[in-house]
Amino acid sequence: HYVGTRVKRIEDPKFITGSARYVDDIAYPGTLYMAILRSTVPHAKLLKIDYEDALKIPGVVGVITGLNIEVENRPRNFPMAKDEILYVGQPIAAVIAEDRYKAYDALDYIQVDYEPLPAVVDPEEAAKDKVKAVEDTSNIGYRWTYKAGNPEEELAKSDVVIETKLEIGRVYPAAMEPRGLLSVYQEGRLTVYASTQAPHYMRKFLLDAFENYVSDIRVVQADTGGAFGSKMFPYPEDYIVTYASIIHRRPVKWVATRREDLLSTYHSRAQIHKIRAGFTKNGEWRALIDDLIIDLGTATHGYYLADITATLISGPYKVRDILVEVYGVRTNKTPLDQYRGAGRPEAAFVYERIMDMAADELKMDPIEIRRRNLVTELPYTNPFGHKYDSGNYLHLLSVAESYYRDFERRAEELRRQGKRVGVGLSFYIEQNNFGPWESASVRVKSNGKILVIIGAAPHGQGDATAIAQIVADELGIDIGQIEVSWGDTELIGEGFGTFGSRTLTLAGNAALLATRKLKDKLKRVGAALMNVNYEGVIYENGYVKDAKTGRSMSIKDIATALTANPGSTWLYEVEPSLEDSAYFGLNDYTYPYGSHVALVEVSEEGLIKVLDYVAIDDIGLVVNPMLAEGQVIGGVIQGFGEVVLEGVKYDDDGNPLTQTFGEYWIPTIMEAFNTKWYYLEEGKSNAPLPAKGIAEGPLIGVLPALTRAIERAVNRRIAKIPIDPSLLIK
Ligand code: MCN
Ligand code: MO
Repeated sequence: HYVGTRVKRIEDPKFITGSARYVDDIAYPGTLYMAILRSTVPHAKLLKIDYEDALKIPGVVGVITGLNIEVENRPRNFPMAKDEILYVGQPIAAVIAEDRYKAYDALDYIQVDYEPLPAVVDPEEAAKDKVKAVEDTSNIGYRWTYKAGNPEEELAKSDVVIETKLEIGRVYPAAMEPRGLLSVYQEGRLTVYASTQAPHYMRKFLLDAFENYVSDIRVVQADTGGAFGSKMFPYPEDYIVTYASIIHRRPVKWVATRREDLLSTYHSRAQIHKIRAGFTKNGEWRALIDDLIIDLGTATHGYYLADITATLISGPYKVRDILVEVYGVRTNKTPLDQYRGAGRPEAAFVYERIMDMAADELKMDPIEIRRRNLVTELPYTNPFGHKYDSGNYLHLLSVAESYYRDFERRAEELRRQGKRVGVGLSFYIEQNNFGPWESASVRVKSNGKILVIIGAAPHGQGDATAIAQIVADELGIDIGQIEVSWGDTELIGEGFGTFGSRTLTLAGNAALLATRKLKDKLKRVGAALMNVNYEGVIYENGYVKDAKTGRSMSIKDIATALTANPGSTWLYEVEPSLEDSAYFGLNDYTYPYGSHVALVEVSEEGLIKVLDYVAIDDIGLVVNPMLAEGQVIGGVIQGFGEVVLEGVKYDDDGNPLTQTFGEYWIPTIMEAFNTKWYYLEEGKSNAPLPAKGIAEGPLIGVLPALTRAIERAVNRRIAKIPIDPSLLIK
């Protein structure tokens, strides 16, 4: 049995040996390179672009300006500024040249005339709608009211009201590999190689724009060096490269420099919550009123993140009287979109900060106040209609409690030695199963090897290994017989991609169901080849066996017999196929949940050291604990970045101050620490393979747990991440 065991990643050898192929490694003869001229001002009227001199540079084959395509929820002037510049980094012109050096050099020869306009940077200022981020457009790009029960009444009746402003900073999803594409034009057809997490979706949105120019678009996901949610929704460069390749009828490549990536990859989080939370004196959370401002930058497409946050704002707790007023505001900044956790980390930061603040106010134990409020009966429908499906929250909390008490004892001891240490605990719920369904196909090749193809598009998570485990168990064969492939729109009918911690659950179940169908085909073809009755055969551990005659054929025997002789004739009544596929969707979200416990020391100079860290999750069936644990360890360190180091900064005029890793700090090996991961398997999903997702959970649990631990260590209230360093110094 492989499911449930720590099988090593089958994906790794090519990465370890350096033979992986990223977009920039793919070479086609005659490839042109694209460089983008980006705006250096946050807001302006664009008057004139003069690129005559750029065209005179030897090797430059063309300049594109003013390309505009209607795409839902994107900024005005998408993918290129045409009459108005909206943020620093927005594409204004693209140079296409014989090599990338000529393309970048030519950018200096383009003259842009513009008339500066006032910019709006602060989201609370933007909400007043005085200075417009986009000319003649309201700054309120999105507005929604979520209301359940009688929050005003319940708040008025509360014994204690916590009133505060909580802020989750703007971050850049720093994948190791920047974004990039190579678009290859061949006689009316395009093949686009991309650093992406959703090739089928990319094919769809590019075809929507270019179906009058090309007969079809095939998207191939190159080896992709991470995405964290940021390589999914349409980007300006996706359209500009593709367009350049169509008009020049040549392959065109663009790969972002790190600075370009920092400016142009959609930022995330950027939420402000002005909350009032009402509690009874014995710690029962009764009401919440929340004004949620999400800083959308110039586009509106990130608004759905605020919807996710708002509808999960009660977290795992029973509070039912809630009002969330959502304001999605436009500012002159890079557009906002998803980043690992997508709306759920923001919610957890808010409900767990509320829990800790209430515990302090009421002088209650942080575990006790959570125990009093946790949902105990599952399934449970939350105030905004989300149905938490399965699990045992109180049990998981009691497991977390033992680590919490232990950490507290150790903290006491260290405090006696004069150290500034703190312990933090979070409890959170996750929501996954975004994207309706996923696909998988399974085939036996002529040598008896099994090829599994999935519609999802992993890019570091290791799903291929887990899916091989599932298929190996179902077929009862050695895992070495199984290969998993993905990331090409022509490998499999349709698919969505890898996001929302969905791949194992959806593609894994699709692969399981496809394998079951394949087993039936093996029986049919095997019985025919053995000249016995289909009804009389069984499939067992890689063999089709006939009970009556005692004859049997292995998968390899069947595949060989089926494919060996091109001169023969198929004389049987069964379909000669050893290939099948399945599409799988769950009809509702699933809700994993977990708890994080942190023990942290803060030096007198304000340096933070995580002394110990435990994460406990219930995601139903865990297919490969090593892969899941890897996600948790990495996610927790990524979250450390968000709490302590990372923040996209702009000056008051809208100039980005974080344009390199010199200013935008991500965690390095120096900050890394080890997270211990434990899991329960009580909250099964109702899928054939009863698993839920893990990959984003760590980002949800870590923000409030670390924040609390640091808050306790420095003994100062923390309401904002990344934490203001001045609060850390003694
Ligand atoms: N797993 C398991 N048992 C389960 C659930 C998951 O063994 N019950 C394993 C899976 O086999 C897989 C891993 O855990 O190896 C994560 O699976 P899953 O939770 O299904 O998440 P996805 O594969 O769909 O990954 C997407 C998720 C997202 S949304 C972001 S953002 C993120 C994350 O993955 N981006 C990442 N982790 C990342 N890790 C890397 N290296 N790079 C990114 O860009
Ligand atoms: Mo994601």
